[in-house]
Amino acid sequence: MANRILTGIKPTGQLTLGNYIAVLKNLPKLMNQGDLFYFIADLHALTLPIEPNVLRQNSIDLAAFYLAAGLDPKKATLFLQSDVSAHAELNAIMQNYLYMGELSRMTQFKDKSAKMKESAIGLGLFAYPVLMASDIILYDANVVPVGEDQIQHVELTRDLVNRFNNRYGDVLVIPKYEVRKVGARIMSLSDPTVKMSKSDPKGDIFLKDDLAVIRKKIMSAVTDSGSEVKFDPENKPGISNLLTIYACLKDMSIEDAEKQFVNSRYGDFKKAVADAVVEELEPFQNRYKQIIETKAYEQVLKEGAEKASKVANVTLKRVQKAIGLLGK
Ligand code: ATP
Ligand code: LTN
Repeated sequence: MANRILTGIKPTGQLTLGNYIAVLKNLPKLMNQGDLFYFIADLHALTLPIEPNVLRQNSIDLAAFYLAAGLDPKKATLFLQSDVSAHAELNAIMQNYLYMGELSRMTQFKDKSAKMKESAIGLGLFAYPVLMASDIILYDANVVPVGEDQIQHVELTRDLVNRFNNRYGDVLVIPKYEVRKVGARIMSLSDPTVKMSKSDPKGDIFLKDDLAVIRKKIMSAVTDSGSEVKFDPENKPGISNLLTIYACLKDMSIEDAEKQFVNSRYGDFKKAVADAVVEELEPFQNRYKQIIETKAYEQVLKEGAEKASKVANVTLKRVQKAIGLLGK
């Protein structure tokens, strides 16, 4: 069977270089390795408070970013999660097969809820992995490309699928996460011990940043004591993060990136990293602007929703039948 590749990004804020490296950079390569379903996880974006206008604008931006990254709508399906009602329907079923104990052990839930008053934590934040598992299951996805922080959710989806199949027979496809060997976790430029994250922007490079601002951010990134450009995440987290960014964008190994800078000073090295980021993002930003101007995403999302619904509804029916729901 050809690979079914599925992933989503939440339209919660401005996309960062971490999102780009995790999902967008590899998109053209993956498009030739299977059947791609890429979506905008707008229902997931509601798990923390968000203004309607911001959600709308972020969703449009994200659609344009996927297209600017090279998503070809003739070969891949791009859609909004909320346009395919099967997500909510399967969610209502699958919430009965994941348990409170396992949901409360999810790192993302613990991290995000730790910053909130208990009375303000929505059920959707707690039940986040149920909807995410439903997203994956609906498309019979066997490959799920994500950054490191999402591995736990894909693992939980595997547990759910195994649990379900043990009970009802071989109904669901078992998914596998795929993370980059290099760049699974891009760190903040101002504090390289924390993840670059769009909802907690601290030392982030945003994909829409002005190129001069990007240069400035990289030139003022936190570095470490010493003067050698060496990959050593424990003792040199700042330099290691910049080396990782460089290696990802240049499609090379960390070792090869290191070799290029054996005799370089921090300043020259940072300039080379800034050049690499600008070289990558300049054409990307130009494509993005053009897509926003022509609103090319509108038709793509419309057709994507139809294509995605067809596939998702088949799986939904299969599940309904397996568990004993009557129906058409
Ligand atoms: P939020 O801050 O709202 O939780 P996020 O920036 O973590 O958002 P998501 O929408 O949750 O972004 O993630 C989209 C994809 O990008 C996921 O596969 C996630 O693992 C990946 N990702 C996010 N941040 C990074 C990062 N710093 N390094 C590598 N991958 C990342
Ligand atoms: N939880 C993911 C976004 C997401 C996703 C998915 C990723 C929602 N559904 C299904 C892969 C597959 C995140 O926070 N990045």
